[in-house]
Amino acid sequence: FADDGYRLWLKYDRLTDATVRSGYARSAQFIAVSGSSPVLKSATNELQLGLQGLLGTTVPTLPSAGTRQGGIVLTVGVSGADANELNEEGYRIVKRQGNILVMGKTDVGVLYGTFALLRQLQTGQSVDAINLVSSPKVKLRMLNHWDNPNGTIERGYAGGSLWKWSELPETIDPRYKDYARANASLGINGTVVNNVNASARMLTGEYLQKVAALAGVMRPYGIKVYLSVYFAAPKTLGGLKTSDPLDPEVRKWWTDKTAEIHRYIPDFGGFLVKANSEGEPGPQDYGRTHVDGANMLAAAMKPFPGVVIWRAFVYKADPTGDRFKAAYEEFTPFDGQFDPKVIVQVKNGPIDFQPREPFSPLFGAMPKTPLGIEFQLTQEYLGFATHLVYEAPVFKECLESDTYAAGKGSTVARVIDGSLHGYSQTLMAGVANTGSDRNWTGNPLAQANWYAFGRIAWDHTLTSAAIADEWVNMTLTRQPQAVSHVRAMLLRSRDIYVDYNAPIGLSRPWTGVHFAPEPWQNKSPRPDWTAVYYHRADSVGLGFDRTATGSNALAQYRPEVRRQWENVDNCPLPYLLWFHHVPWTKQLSTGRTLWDELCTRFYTSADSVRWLQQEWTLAKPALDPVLYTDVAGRLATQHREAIWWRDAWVLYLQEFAKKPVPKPFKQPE
Ligand code: GCW
Repeated sequence: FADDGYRLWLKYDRLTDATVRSGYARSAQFIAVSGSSPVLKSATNELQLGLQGLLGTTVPTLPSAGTRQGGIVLTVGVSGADANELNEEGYRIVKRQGNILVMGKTDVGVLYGTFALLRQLQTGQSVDAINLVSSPKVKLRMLNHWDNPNGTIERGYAGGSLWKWSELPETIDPRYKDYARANASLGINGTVVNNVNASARMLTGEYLQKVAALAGVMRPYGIKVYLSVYFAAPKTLGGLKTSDPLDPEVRKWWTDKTAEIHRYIPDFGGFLVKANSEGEPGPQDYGRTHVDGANMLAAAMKPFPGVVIWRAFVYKADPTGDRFKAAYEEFTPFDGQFDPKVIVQVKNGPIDFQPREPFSPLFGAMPKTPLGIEFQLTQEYLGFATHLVYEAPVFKECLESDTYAAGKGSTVARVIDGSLHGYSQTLMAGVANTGSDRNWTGNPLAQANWYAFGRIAWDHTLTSAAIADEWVNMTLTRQPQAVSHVRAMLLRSRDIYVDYNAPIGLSRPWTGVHFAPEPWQNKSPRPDWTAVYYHRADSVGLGFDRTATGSNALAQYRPEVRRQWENVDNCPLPYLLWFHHVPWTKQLSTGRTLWDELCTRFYTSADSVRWLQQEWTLAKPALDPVLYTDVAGRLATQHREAIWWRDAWVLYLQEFAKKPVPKPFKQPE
């Protein structure tokens, strides 16, 4: 059978170098594991599976190492210096008394350590003097699935939902376990199984049984299951007259429902809520606030360890307003009023998941409210499963942004990991890009985005390049030249995409399904769902003035941040049109006028897709032929579509700029 990408980065193909293999084999003669919890069993099974594949030998398991040496010992419980270095989910791997010890305070720490050890072997690192210590920096590391009960996925580009609701709970697709393994290998410890545009149906007994069956598969991998909830469920499901969060009957309904959920799923993770956003019901329907809504659910959750994750993705259909400012305006007044069980989940960008946005001004602006971050792995605005966009740089760019909330060095990462404001609840969420396609993500290279998200949620200090290297080595090839070609492709892919799609801080040139260029789009049921609302092209210039002469959204940032962006003469180009309406003839720092700079970006980036194709061809000899061909096809499509994007933008903007396309580029026809 062709290697179709199903095994992700957990391929465990036989290591080709016999010396390396025998070296590893000497250190992996047995697996000693004391204890038999389901999580430890997952760790042992994975290690056996991995070693069987990598080394080609069946490694026996023993209840204890005794006096034996040359094996791998999985140990729950650490003491002394080892203990100080680890948090509850951390691990330490060390060579001690002739064995490789994988230690954790908890069995899940050992599971993560086991995957880390396998990663060392998969990427060809020496284990002779292995000494690794790692603890996750963020507590809740989760995927958000926008999967609907009817099997479709909102903004999903890799087939239908993984969850076969009609077969559950009796039939358990073996794939659920592989999903859990893949997530656990990255340290992901939560999954929200249904869409934030939630169906109340998920809360019926019928569906809770199905969700409980999924939870049963996830549990041995340290993964908790969460549900998105429909705020009006007391009315639609419970038959009440209202869903007002201050109504005693409504409160009782949620209390009873939450208790019922726990009868099915005792370790239920919690609720995720999209309320009063894009037409979803919420507390404001009853004159109540986000705090009233979130705290009501938190009260229902009180007897249980679960959390309430309340999304801050809100904006109003206001043609004269600035959507950029909405979440900050609606949420900052509530800082300090949320129940301690509540985490407010904020998208990385103030508008949405655009190809490049400045960080949301909410980060750093709510010191008394745990803020989680939401990234989007599924490429809603990044060319679906066709265009290559490696997203680690998207996540890193946001996390490394300095909010200056408590002076220099107050990065978004430090807001999210709790170290800046002392949040005890911390959360990083990624909107999943998985689906029923055999290779999980449609474009096999998009697996790297799932991988990168999980690794960064665990440790946001890892670099995009290091993560790319790991993923390529584990998933595609270990041939050094091929690795460097693919790494180069991944690392440049996002900038290439941005430059033909939304260069220099342009945003949202699409409507509808968010794929085709429609910068001319000015008709929609909502003024803020047109393209012209965002880019503001006119005869003078282009871009959204968010300085004091415009919407003044910049005032939502600290002065240090504001100063970086508020002056049109030195605002960094990636953010220029986010904050300024710039004349077509304005000279930029590159020496070109705005118009010429835009054209240069559109043309060179469309050309750069050719470069991506060439790099891929250079890696070909070291790649699986089926996977090679699949990606080559997608890159060819990307090239055609990059030209389509370029031409659409250039022809549209030219109507305003009234300038020729500069040499040496050719005018589109
Ligand atoms: O970007 C928008 C998407 C919607 C999505 C919404 C959200 C789930 O187009 O499909 O709804 O964001 O994040 O709530």
